[in-house]
Amino acid sequence: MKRILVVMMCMVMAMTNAFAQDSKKKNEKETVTFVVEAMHCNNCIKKIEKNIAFEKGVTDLKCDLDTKTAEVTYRKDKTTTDKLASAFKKIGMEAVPVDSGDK
Ligand SMILES: [Cu+2]
Repeated sequence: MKRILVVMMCMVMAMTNAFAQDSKKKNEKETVTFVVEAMHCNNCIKKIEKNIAFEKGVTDLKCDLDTKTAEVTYRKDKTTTDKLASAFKKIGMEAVPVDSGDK
């Protein structure tokens, strides 16, 4: 009886561990900076904010009119840089991701 309990405890612990790792992976976020040449004024920014901020997986969005960039933070399990770029395309804006290492 005691042995069964120990085995069960081990199983529960292994499962908890797996869950913890899983949720950690799910919450993994990535920030990508896009250069959006079509960003001309505050209306453009509003347009981006109204659309891209509600794209699946997007958790944060910062637009900068001076540098014509949009910084998008997204959940890696929900979306990709490519998907975000095509979301920009859908609202008529070309968005080119910038490798943060080049900055
Ligand atoms: Cu504009």
